Amino acid sequence: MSAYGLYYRVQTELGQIQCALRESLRQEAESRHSVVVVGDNVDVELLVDIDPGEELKKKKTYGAIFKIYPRHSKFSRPKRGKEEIEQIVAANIDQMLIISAVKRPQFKMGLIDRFLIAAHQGSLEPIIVLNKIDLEHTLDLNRLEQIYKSINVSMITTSATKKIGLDKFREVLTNKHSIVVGQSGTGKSSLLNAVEKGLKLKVGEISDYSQKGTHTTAAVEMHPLSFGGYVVDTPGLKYLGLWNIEAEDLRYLYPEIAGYSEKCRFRNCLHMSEPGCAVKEAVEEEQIYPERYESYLKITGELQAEESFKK
Ligand SMILES: Nc1nc2c(ncn2[C@@H]2O[C@H](COP(=O)(O)OP(=O)(O)OP(=O)(O)O)[C@@H](O)[C@H]2O)c(=O)[nH]1
Ligand SMILES: [Mg+2]
Ligand SMILES: [Zn+2]
Repeated sequence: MSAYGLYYRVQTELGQIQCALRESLRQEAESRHSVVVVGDNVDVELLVDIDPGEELKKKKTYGAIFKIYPRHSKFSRPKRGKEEIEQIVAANIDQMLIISAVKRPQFKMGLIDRFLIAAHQGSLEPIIVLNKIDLEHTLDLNRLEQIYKSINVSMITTSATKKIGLDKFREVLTNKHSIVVGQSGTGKSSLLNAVEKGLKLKVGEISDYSQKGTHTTAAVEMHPLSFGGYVVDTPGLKYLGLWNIEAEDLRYLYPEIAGYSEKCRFRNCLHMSEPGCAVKEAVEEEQIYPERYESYLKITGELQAEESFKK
């Protein structure tokens, strides 16, 4: 459910207990990142007897994790400041709820598209949640919905404070393992509190000056839901690095772009400034949404810049 240093909170039949790692795993975890992560299915050896009905103490170590089961999905990113290391934020998650605000903080399509790429790479189903629709804004929600519908990504609209769209949000979470991601201050924790009364997650302020969130959620933590399922709340991100993706891979990760690339004059066309590019033609004819093409160009450019910096 959560990890603090080399201690882990594990959901067991007896309740949630704090566990350490058995020696061999501990050595591995000391030398390698993401050996045990939130969402992992593990076997635990009980180190102390627990009496039925006993009040479990949070800081007491009751067990040792000795086995980790294979992961069927994961949300990965390059570790901050150590980009060559894969940081697995959470594993065995069914769906990624990408929470954006219509404003406060500013809506960023490029960030949504980066999350879509990470979801695809990690075998998670993405769902876009546009929160704070109670605020006056200039986004064209219908158009956004169409854009994402065209690549089979569904979008829901909510307001955590005005209680709009919460039944749908709860329905999406029910009986699934979900992770909520997005910029700081988009309302991830607020939305979870609004559908699950017992959670009482800490909620932050939006800075009047920068219109940004104040990084309130500090750790990745999984929570059981009373209506079935589990949800992982995460700290907001300004930026999402893409793990194991090169600039040249991106053209396969935008499905609408991949669909046209066979018709380009050059087989290795990057759809940037090459002549005879079928993708650019499709954009001009609005067969591909220009917003998505622009985000493709922007992220490709960013990845190219990162790659040349590394060389
Ligand atoms: N107007 C409006 N404000 C909202 C809504 N949802 C959340 N907020 C406000 O946005 C601010 C940030 O909410 P949080 O739930 O802490 O945001 P978060 O995404 O969890 O932020 P981090 O934990 O920092 O990543 C709080 O002041 C909330 O009251 C909404 O639907 N409408
Ligand atoms: Mg939060
Ligand atoms: Zn092309």
